[in-house]
Amino acid sequence: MRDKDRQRRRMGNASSRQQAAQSETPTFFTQEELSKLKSDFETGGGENVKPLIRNKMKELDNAELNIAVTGETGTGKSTFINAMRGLCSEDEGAAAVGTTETTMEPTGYPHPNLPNFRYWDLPGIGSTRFTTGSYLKEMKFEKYNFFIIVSAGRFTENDAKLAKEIKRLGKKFYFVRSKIDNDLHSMRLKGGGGGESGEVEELEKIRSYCFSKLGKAGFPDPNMFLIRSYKENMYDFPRLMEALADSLPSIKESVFILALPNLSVEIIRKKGEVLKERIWMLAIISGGVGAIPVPGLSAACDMGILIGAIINFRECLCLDDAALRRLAERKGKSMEELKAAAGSPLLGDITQHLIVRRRLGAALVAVSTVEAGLYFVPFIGSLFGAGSSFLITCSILSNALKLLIESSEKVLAVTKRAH
Ligand SMILES: Nc1nc2c(ncn2[C@@H]2O[C@H](COP(=O)(O)OP(=O)(O)OP(=O)(O)O)[C@@H](O)[C@H]2O)c(=O)[nH]1
Ligand SMILES: [Mg+2]
Repeated sequence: MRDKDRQRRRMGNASSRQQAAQSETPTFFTQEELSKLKSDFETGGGENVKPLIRNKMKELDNAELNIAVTGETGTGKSTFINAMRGLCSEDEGAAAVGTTETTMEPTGYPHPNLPNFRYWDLPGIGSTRFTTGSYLKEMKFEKYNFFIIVSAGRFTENDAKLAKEIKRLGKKFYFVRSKIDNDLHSMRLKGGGGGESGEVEELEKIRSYCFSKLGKAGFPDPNMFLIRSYKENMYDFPRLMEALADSLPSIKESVFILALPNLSVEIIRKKGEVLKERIWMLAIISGGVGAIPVPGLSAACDMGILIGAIINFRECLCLDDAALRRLAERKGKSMEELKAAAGSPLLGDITQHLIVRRRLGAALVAVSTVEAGLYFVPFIGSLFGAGSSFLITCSILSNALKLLIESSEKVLAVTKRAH
């Protein structure tokens, strides 16, 4: 059983906010590791637990995720991968998209800010280059964490073969029915169903048709999503993201969540939860060696760690310049407009001066361990006194994260209106 499930089960009927938060949020540590942390703390203090924390951070940084996107040729696999990475097909590093057979070799596309996270664009299974048998052999399915099978019309015999092979390997797969806009367009041309209710009816028709086709092919309860890759916040696209995130073990889930485009407030909130859990780990590493007293703050903090963490949060929340530029292009806006909407001083140069001037650590004394993002490990907060480097770092990073999440939501609101 996964750690997360085990943890949920152990929670029983617990009802406090703290316990609810703990059970809902991906946790990088097993219960055993947390117990060890606690006893190491009690015997040797902060220095004693740094190695375990450093190893965990390394594990997080090195966590690899390989997602294969497969299906028949021309169904929109490459377009889907670009949408997942927040890119247009003209952007540098985007997968080539075309009306003729385009992808010839499996190609890994890393996430712009998370190089160990890759979408694999596989050639189409119905292409001239491969028979079904050679396709299954040459695509080396074992190396992928899970699969997305894309279909643009009816699910075919080949789609079913792919799914059966993936199932045989004990891996998860998701059916994606792409180009849903074409179906709705055809419906309108035929003079069918008026307005929004007509669309909803047509989508339900397609959905139940796909379910029945997949059921007959031996997949009675399929994970199936209707999408339009050029409008990634419509139809089932956001629901697909959530389903994919939920299927992963906690460390990989956290990497996946951070790699998602900011399509909904829910995704931004989940990113916030994942980043929050890094705060106390950074705060433990930040104290002691390397820390310097900062004028204006009452304790010694490691400014390098603080600044690095804020820059990392910004990238994970798609607020770095490169991500904002790509988003502006996709939505027909200017980067300045998006930055103005975000309205945060944390989008420019992050300096010690800014951190002190913005008084990001000022609310420290009032910050409870829960508010400082410490509900995963409440015992740790209680081991450090108010004004300690640990709690100041937690407070600065929690406040910075809160500001950046608000900015992300403001940018989302502006770009949603652009649709
Ligand atoms: N209308 C519409 N067109 C789409 C959508 N997704 C992809 N397309 C178009 O479908 C065509 C094929 O898209 P690709 O992404 O190249 O398809 P592919 O599956 O990677 O093709 P191969 O690599 O040749 O197997 C392109 O002209 C895309 O612009 C969509 O959601 N809606
Ligand atoms: Mg392709």
